[in-house]
Amino acid sequence: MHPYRSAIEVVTTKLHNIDDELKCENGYSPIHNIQSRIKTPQSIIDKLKRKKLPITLEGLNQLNDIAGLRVVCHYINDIQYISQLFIMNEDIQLIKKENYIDYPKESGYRSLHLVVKVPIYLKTGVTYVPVEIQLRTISMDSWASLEHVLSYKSEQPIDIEIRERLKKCARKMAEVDLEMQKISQELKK
Ligand code: 0O2
Repeated sequence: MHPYRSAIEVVTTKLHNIDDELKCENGYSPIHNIQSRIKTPQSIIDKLKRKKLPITLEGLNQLNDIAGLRVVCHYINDIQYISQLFIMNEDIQLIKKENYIDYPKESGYRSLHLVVKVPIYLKTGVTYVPVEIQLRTISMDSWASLEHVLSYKSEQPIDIEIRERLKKCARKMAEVDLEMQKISQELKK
């Protein structure tokens, strides 16, 4: 797992550098917090089964989110801004970008997902390790964290009425995000 740990360190450092630079230039730091995790063996096996992939090294190499980071930003606009600055790093290879903010998932889930490959220098040479980065606002993160336990990872089937209520919460939180962003822009003026 150590190449995945190294990949997380590389990405975390790059994101902190962007945040620090912006703080020095504008006195404003768009990143609220960064969380990272390596998928547990059980969760890797569950995902391989769900995706009907073999439980082998070959299957493992097809998963892009063994190393994962969550970047929680203050406002919606910060998300695109941070992601653009991050992708501009020449040594980063962008593999996939999924915009679940403009196009939320059926559940109501909102976030911007990037799958990137970062170079890790090993004894034997350089290897590119995939990392999934989920960028979201504080509201999107609160919703996703609660819904993750209540519904997304629930072993019981969740009935439609509850799913609709969760979706409604996601829409309300998206409205709050827009209003908070507007307030912040008006105060800056
Ligand atoms: P966990 O436990 O959070 O790690 P991919 O991962 O890209 O190969 P997939 O399934 O198409 O395959 O990825 P997707 O849906 O773009 O993103 C998967 C991750 O996004 C999930 O990881 C969750 O972290 C998050 N996610 C996606 N949909 C939802 C949702 O409806 N609710 C919540 N709370 N989170 C969601 P894992 O590995 O499925 O789970």
